[in-house]
Amino acid sequence: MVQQTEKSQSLFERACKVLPGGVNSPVRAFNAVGGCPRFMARASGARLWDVDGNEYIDCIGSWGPMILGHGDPEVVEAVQKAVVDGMSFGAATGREAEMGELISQLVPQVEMIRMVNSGTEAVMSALRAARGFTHRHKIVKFAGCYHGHADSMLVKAGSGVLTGGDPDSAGVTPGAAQDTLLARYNDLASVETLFAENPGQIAAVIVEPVGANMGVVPPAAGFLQGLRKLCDQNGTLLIFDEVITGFRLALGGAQEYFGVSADLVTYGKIIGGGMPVGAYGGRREIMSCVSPLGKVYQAGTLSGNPVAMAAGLTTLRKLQRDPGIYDRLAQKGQKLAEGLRATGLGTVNQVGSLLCLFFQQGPVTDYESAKNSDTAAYARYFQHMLSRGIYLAPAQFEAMFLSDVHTQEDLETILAAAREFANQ
Ligand code: KE4
Repeated sequence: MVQQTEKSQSLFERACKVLPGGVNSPVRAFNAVGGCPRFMARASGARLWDVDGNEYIDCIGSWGPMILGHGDPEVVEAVQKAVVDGMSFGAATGREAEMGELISQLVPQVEMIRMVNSGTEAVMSALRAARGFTHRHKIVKFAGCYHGHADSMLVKAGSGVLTGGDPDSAGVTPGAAQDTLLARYNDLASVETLFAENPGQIAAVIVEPVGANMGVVPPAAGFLQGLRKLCDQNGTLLIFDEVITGFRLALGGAQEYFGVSADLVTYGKIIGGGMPVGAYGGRREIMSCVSPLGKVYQAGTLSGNPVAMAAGLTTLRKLQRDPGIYDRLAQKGQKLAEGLRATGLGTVNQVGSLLCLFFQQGPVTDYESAKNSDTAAYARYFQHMLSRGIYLAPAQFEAMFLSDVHTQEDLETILAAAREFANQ
């Protein structure tokens, strides 16, 4: 099926003159899959339409926020009402207290929370709070996990950094990265070694409770529990980066889903309902270190923005009212995973509504095994699916994100296109 792309092409040429790579976030440039990136015009439900009028089943949902689907009527109405009262005040508003109360209600481990404007900012701030609270410097992260683009996290990072082929970034100085220690996902021994080599120096271990930036890599049985135990034994804080898993796996996120409590947690995506929102929170004694209560400074002009809070609050309240969504999402994820496995195209990992088809036959349990995937084959698959009106992540090392408004028919359409590719 040949799609028209003239308008996307024209916009891309214009954008490339004024935006690095023509985009405001690298993965959107389609560098990993080739061809012209599609410039989107509008979305509704589980659908996207690009500027040339091509329609797609959306399999990324803005990389996670759109769990209710695009243009949820209640969210749109809440935003429309909020914007009339004021776009931003730079002063405290009641919605921010409501958001903190709601998240604490849904996630009991979050006794206190601070709103910021992105997942990156949430992670940056959580790391600073952990260092301020423990008076320690070092942080353990896992190869292949992506925690946003703060300097200290761009070490063997996942997502677009991994897609770009160099899992580190230029411009990150040795000084910025020297306190970042690298462990192997699902390998507790690699963490034990770092604790033994750095006694009393590790402020925090930060982990994606489900790796979703090296493709989807579930935690092995006992992995998260093991991290909790090692952190307790060493006076180190455990940080769950739930920018993707928060409010996606369960109302209580990965902490509820896996039954493991973190000391701090970071959020983004879903808590903004599509608007720019991040947050970090956790134990009151830790968060009490954050300015103006404590000496860990962090600030933000648009933090707790009233319009963004309206979108996020409405989204979370809708999830709270209908917790059955999580079973529905898991059923869809399982159906899609089983169908994709049946094509024989590769290894499929799935947790709830997060899944990834790796173009390789081996088990994918960490960064090293994920890297064995045939990214050229993924690119051909991506282009085939795009031509069939299915918008996947334009890179192998990302996740598919399902929403509550993807229908069984949508899933069948995706599977039919994947089978067609497999049988070529
Ligand atoms: P943002 O700064 O992009 O809001 O959040 C950074 C971040 C932090 N932690 C995790 C676990 C994340 O997945 C992310 C961002 N996710 C990517 C998708 N893999 C965002 C997409 C993009 O960079 O364009």
